[in-house]
Amino acid sequence: MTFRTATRRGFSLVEILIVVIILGILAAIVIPGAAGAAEDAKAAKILATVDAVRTAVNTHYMHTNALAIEYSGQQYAAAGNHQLSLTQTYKGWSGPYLDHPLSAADNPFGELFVYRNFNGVANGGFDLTGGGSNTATGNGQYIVFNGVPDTVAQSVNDTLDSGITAGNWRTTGQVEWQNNRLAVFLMDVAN
Ligand SMILES: [Ca+2]
Repeated sequence: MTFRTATRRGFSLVEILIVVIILGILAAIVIPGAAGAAEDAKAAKILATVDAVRTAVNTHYMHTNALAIEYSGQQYAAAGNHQLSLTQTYKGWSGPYLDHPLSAADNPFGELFVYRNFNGVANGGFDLTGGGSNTATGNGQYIVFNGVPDTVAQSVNDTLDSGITAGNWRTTGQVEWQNNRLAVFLMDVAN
């Protein structure tokens, strides 16, 4: 009878502790990797949006000699706020230049806006060379992604600003980031 009781005692405390420790080690390995992969996917989404919009603003400018706005968000549903994607009547417009109106689906973190004047950038322009002063000011096109966290912003920056080693990554190159707003330079025009 003593023997049967011993076989039914279940797991010992030591055995349970070993299992808990192994699960802890596995979680420590797997969870950061999964989070990193998710962030990479979000950065890739932003880069894909930048690529599509950069092509769109350049073609739009070639056709119309004008700079475009394109705003996501329900309050900006009117065609006048979607000059790259919805039919416009002004001279030369022969779009659409994007296959859909920009919406929050194009930014994993919130709304996004294509602007046509660099005055709205945090530092009043883009220091494209990292030389310490703005080389893109006045009229031109850039896109802002709202709500982007530091790590994803850095990932986008490392792709687009890989050649810029001087200064702070947040304020130099094509990619600027401040207060969770990620601004990406798209094109400049002679002022
Ligand atoms: Ca940068």
